[in-house]
Amino acid sequence: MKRVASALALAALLTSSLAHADEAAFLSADVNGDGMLSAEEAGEAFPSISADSFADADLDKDGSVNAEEFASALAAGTIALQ
Ligand SMILES: [Ca+2]
Ligand SMILES: [Ca+2]
Repeated sequence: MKRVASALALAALLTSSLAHADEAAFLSADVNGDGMLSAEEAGEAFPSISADSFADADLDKDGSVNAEEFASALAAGTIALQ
């Protein structure tokens, strides 16, 4: 039950910051479903994202890219999905 609730909360958060296609890409890349992309998850899902661009996208430098950072990086062109 808790997992469903957090998935719904995450979906609501993502919908507010990401376009639908980008949201789908983010969700499918987030293999462990914690709402953030680790460098490993990003590298697996998006080979076009280098370690440098991942670090640039990680605005708060916590080592992972959340939905908000992902949306910002896409908008800024820091990362591209292909
Ligand atoms: Ca994750
Ligand atoms: Ca971050």
